[in-house]
Amino acid sequence: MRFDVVTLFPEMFEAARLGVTGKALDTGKASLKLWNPRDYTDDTHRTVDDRPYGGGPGMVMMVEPLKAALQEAKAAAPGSRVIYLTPQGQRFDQMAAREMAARDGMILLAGRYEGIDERLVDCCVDEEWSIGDYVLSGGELAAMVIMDAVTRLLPGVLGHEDSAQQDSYMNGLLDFPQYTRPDALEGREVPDVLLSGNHAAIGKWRLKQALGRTWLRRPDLLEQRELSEEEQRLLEE
Ligand code: 6GU
Repeated sequence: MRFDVVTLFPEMFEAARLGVTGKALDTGKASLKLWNPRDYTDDTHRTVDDRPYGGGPGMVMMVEPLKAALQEAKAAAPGSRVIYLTPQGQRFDQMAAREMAARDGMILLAGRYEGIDERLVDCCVDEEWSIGDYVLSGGELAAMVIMDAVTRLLPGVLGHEDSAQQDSYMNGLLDFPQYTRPDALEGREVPDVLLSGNHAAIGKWRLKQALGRTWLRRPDLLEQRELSEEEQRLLEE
């Protein structure tokens, strides 16, 4: 997976060098190239913002440096679609992550200030995505969220090949609770079934926990989902 990111804050993407995404970059399963509009300025102040027509508070990303950076990214990554991160975009979710993970690459455009000139959206953006209903100071964190969610779905990235398959949301449910040593912690014991070695019983308990939590915390997820035959059988036993 080839990630190209157009951003005024390339240093923020150092965080992607850690953990699962970092390992994917180190092993060549993903690559990351950063394009800074500030490197495409031609004035002494290296200006990257401009005043909005019509007035009002805040600034807009200056057109020429942004356009130049984006064009270089496109030339370097032919075939990658340009994704603009904006609260006005489609809501990103696990289904979107799965679809994006099947691509060869993507150009992530992180907006700053009040956003970008709408004519740049018209000419040069293929998709607009948001990561939720709240306002961030820029698209960088959203770009990293998408990179993370997509990268962990790439073949061979997670140590245990089943991990991504077993995630909450992959199966439409919240995760069951996890426990590790010690088996008593401040007087609270690990559920007996998890120490039983009975894998059928453990599977059934975990499914019940996942269903119960989803019902209590995210009933909206259950409305969009039916029990599989395997799950029905497990619960009836
Ligand atoms: Cl993609 N950008 C910004 N600035 N804020 C957001 C967002 C994106 N998604 C949710 N909030």
